[in-house]
Amino acid sequence: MKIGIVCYPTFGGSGVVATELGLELSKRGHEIHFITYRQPVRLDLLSQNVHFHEVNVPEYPLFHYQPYELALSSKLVDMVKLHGIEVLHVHYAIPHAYAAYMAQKMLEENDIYVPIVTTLHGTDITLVGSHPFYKPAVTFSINKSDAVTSVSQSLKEDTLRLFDVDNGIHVIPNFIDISKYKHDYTDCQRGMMAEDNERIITHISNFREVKQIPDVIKIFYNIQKEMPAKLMMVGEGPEKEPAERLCRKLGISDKVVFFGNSNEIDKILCFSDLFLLPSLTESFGLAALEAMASGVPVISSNTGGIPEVNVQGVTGFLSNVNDVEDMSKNAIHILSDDLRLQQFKANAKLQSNKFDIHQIVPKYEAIYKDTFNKCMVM
Ligand code: GMT
Repeated sequence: MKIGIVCYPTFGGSGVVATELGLELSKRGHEIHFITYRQPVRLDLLSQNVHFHEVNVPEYPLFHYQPYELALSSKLVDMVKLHGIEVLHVHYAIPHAYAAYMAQKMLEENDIYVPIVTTLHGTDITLVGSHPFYKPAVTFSINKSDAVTSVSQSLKEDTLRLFDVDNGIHVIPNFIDISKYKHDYTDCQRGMMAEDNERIITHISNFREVKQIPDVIKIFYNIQKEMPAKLMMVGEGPEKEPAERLCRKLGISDKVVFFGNSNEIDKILCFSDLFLLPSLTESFGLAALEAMASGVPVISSNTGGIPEVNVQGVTGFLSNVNDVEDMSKNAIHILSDDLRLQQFKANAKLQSNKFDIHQIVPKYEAIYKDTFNKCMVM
């Protein structure tokens, strides 16, 4: 099929999922058109089957806010006409589902019907979308989509609780390409980051308030009191600078490395012993799944969809949000015994196999086909 994918091109999980999905679909013979304001970060290679169309929003002094939705809808109309795109898959409801609906209506004027599949990712529902300023438009776009998917059962339940939804929601979990985590190198060059006797703890996120960055630092502070350890902080965002200040205040700056955004997540995870994700809310926790695929156990909060990924006492431990003491205790429990750590690592890797891309992508293909066929008979 010819599939248009709309997403945020940044380091966030929704953009990563959209990009990996598009690349896998292209390998399966589909023609993929990414339509967004910048080339997605994980999209390094364009090919015969993978195209990128940039949405330009010209600056005009009259506008206090530049009208991105308008530019996106217009671009979608043009690209559907030019390339014969048969289905539009929009990731993150705001404003993508809304812009796609406008494009669909404009195309109808030309007797073209392009079905819209909307994937809800998390904050578009739980944090941003349910705000009264956006709620009517988000509800409308969910209900007008030809098919709606959510990345976890928990997110589906949140959507039904927070919005007046009369559309069905299919749960399709996020995924990873397991083969990318099977590498030949046995030396992860951990020696560059830590001494042999030091445990390596890692956190990867967009450093927003929802990630509870101070809890990450406090958990690590408790760990390093019990054993030699280093903390790897990967990502960029508003909470990064306060986190650096907290490390200085706690006197642990020499044990914490701030990487910034990285395209070498697999290398960092390769030498990690434990992953921390104490988020306030998390629809799925793709970063935790990526850690598990690298054989890294997870200490997390028990919020949202995380329990669908991280298994209590098997792949790591889950605690109530902000229960730093419990998270620290669990982290120390895993890290303080070599054999136990190895067992948790093996369990984490095994659990990640359930989310292999080859099992999940056919579920999206089925939705595209089904939606396309239904729309064609209408
Ligand atoms: O909060 C983030 O990590 C970014 C955000 C996004 O939209 O990119 O992530 C959301 O979507 C990811 C992919 O589906 C999920 O794995 C994250 O759990 C979800 N974030 C939240 O719900 C806070």
